[in-house]
Amino acid sequence: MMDTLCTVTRLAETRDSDFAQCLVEGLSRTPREIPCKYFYDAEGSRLFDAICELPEYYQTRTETALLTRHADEIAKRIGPQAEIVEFGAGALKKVRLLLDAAKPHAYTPIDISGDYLMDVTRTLAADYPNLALRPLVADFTAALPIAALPGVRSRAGFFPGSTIGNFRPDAAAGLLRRMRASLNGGGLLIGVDLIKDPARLHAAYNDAAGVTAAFNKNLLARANRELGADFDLDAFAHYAPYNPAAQRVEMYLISQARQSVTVCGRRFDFAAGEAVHTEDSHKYTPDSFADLAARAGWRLAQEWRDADGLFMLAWLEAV
Ligand code: AVI
Repeated sequence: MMDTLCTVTRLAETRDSDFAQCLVEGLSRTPREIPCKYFYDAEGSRLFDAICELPEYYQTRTETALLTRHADEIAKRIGPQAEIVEFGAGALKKVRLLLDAAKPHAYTPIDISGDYLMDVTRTLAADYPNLALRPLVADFTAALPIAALPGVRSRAGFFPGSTIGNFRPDAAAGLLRRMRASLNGGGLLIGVDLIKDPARLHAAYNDAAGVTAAFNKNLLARANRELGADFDLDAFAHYAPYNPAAQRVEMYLISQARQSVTVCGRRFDFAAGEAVHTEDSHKYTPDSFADLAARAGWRLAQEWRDADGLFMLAWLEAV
């Protein structure tokens, strides 16, 4: 089935050396930082899946409920004979709701983890035998030339999970601009986490079971596993406050003592209380998100929110 319906394109794949270089560079900076894209090795992806099941992490179940409840309206926006292009596709779970409702001609999942993408695409192909599948192994943040496919009338981008929040506003606008170019005049369905009671946000990133703390510390565990670093995981604490002025949750690892760590043969000295910045998760109002989208040449044409106003699914159209 994969042979006839599926063409694989490989534009980029993750290399171990990227993590080593970014880690050494990030730890050498003041303040220190590690890019959040390195959370997602196999263990980090497992921990993130566990986060999505947590009672405190409302984002995943709220977005899934919105996709389920409004599938028919969303399908109308997508239109007939469409190609759905998913940016950072992961496990290909949520898209099934769109495939069932919109019955597109083609689906192009984009992900940087080539082996994983091929595994999950194979499973999807078995369940959707009439769908033209075009997995694209690439960094979805890059400018992506996606070749036109015969039989496709329009493109619909899909970027769920509020991943847009993990980009600073200027970078987010740049990313939305590149997506607009890749989609070639089509629409974009995007999940956006909304500004809300800071206590609710705080709980979502500081869960009682400590899964988010383990997810954060996995960056250090990954450095130990892959690069032979000697981080003592107990000597760093997870810290994730909501910064209301910047409208984002900020995630850090805080050194609990004065200590030295060796990474790739380089020694890094940490003062007690020193922070390593690991993630930002920006939150929006419908208006502030519409402003961001407008900077990238998009118009917020329709949006769906849950009754508590926690999360928004937005349909953007190219202007
Ligand atoms: C993937 N991203 C949208 C998640 C978020 O909420 O910013 C990552 C995450 N970090 C901690 N918990 C979840």
